Amino acid sequence: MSRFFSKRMTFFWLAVVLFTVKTYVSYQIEFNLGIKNVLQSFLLVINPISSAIIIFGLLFLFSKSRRAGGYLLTGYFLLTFLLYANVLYYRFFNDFFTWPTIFQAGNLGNMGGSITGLMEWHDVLYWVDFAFLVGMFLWSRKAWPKRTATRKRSALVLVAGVAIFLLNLGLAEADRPELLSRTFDRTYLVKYLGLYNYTVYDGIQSIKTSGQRALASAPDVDKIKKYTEEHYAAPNQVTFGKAQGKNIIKIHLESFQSFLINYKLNGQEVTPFLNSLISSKEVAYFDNFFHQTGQGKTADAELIMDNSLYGLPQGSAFSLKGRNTYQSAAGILHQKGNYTSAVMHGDYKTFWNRDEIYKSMGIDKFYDASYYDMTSDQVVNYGLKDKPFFKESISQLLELPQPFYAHLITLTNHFPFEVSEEDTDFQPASTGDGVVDRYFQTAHYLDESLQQFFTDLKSSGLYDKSIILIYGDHYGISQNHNKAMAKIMGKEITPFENAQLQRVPLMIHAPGVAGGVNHTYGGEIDVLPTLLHLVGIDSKDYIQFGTDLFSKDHDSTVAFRNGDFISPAYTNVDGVYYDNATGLKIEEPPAEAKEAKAKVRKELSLSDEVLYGDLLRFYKPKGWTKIDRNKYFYETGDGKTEDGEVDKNESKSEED
Ligand code: GP9
Ligand code: MN
Repeated sequence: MSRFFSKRMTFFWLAVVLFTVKTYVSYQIEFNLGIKNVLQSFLLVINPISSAIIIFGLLFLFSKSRRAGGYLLTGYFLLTFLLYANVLYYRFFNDFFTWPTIFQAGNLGNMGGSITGLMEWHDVLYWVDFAFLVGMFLWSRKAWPKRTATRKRSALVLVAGVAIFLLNLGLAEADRPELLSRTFDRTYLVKYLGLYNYTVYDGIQSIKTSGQRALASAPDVDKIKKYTEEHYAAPNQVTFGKAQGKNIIKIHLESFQSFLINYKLNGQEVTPFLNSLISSKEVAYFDNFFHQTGQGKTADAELIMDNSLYGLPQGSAFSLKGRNTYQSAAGILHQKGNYTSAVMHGDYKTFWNRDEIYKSMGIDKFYDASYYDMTSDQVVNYGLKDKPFFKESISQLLELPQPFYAHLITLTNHFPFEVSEEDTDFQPASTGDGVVDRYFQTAHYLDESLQQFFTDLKSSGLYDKSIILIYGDHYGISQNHNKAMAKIMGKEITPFENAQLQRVPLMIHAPGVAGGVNHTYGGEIDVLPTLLHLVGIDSKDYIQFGTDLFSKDHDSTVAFRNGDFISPAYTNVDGVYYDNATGLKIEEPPAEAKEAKAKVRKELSLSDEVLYGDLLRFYKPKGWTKIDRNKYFYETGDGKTEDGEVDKNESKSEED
């Protein structure tokens, strides 16, 4: 027995086992990872195994025997430190730390002198295994052979570690597609890849980001400014400033496409309330308005609409450029109109890195899921159901100093479109494609929840003091469902038709804005200048790529993130030009269509330069004070959950 314990490889494997057990137990008790199935639990066991084998293996297996023990122990200590630091950080922030948070002191400053206050007596257990291993090393090392283990054996151990890692990656990708490319949530990365792999991944991302940033310099902003200045559309005097001083309530309709408007399923309107807003002219409805999102989906919609910058060609700017300098809606409205800004959303704050980028965008208050009643009958799919969400949000709106800029992000109408039986009596469609069929039920539920919200806004007195913007963030039904969509639309969904389906509604209720249908072509990029002009703030001095939808100089060529575009006359998809009037291909596209294409390309690439180079840090609009992200901090709310704990991150199905 004693001979067994004094063996060199016993020390190695014991380190692997102890480290795995410690990490696994801390996953279970310290972090709220929202483990929902056996596969996810299995991943939690195997990810520390692979990390330990690879890291300890590299430190231990290839060095001379006794020194190797010291290397392994150092590695063990550092990884334990990383784990424990995350435990403390999580107890305070409900989040994992990122490399930039470590290097930028201001953030950890928020924890103040409270670090010791976050420690608990049982935390000693994080270190006893280390102490034990030190003891074992001192005791057994004399018996270890002096030479290194054979290279072949060592390599085999490492290969096993890498194989486990690849298995982990494969299973994670199967359960949660696009995990790495879309980088939507730190909690997910930890849940699927483990804390140590997440730390490496986060490190790579931050090196990339700082590299791109380092390459940029102040003069880079000049050509951007020149472009946006020339592209600027002066306000329409009929609408300019008509909503000055009013609260702004911006309502995000999750995955909501325009084809739902006035659509009848089995003779029944899917969205009777929204339809009535349009027909009674309570709102202006832009029926040629398009989403322009890429992989960032919701996050892209938020970014584009609040900054008039395009999302990134890969990944989401919310996740990858969360610490950039922004001259955002919240910031401008605050500095030029004394607005207080708030976001309300029934999902947790780490999703889409919101808790980080909102600081950079100067959002004053973030009411995430922790502020709401998240007990199980209130929750479906991604998070809080829309009806309780709107109900509870009214009291939060009333709490805000006025004028406010409030952004309410709904959730129930999200893939795979689940609605509880008791929440709907609306019949699904019958295409045979469940996703498409259920979409009408969740959209109908969303419509009802809006009706209830409008009623509550009116009775609370907020309606008369506010302007309202309603928008759909991106498609709900992807191209994979075109067969079923053909049945819904009564025509084949060609590439041309698919582009037409990227319409999402934009509705505006504001003084000076004529209600009813407005056919102006536009996209999410145009919302910020339009909004600023409504409340009487000229957008001229800011770097914004969109133009005011009400301006006579409005640019009605709408760019899609992949470089395709749509204009009142043409649609350009996959290199092919179509005539909008006929839907037919144009063999010889006219010069103006080609010019539109070139403009779209240029605009997208300039916007990318702004984000990659963090160029707004070099630009100071007149009278502008840079947003200081360190001034913002989003507390966890005291909303309810079943067991008094935050029930994070339900197992969510990914878009197809
Ligand atoms: C999550 C929600 C959905 O908080 O906003 O994001 P999406 O999957 O639509 O990008
Ligand atoms: Mn969305």
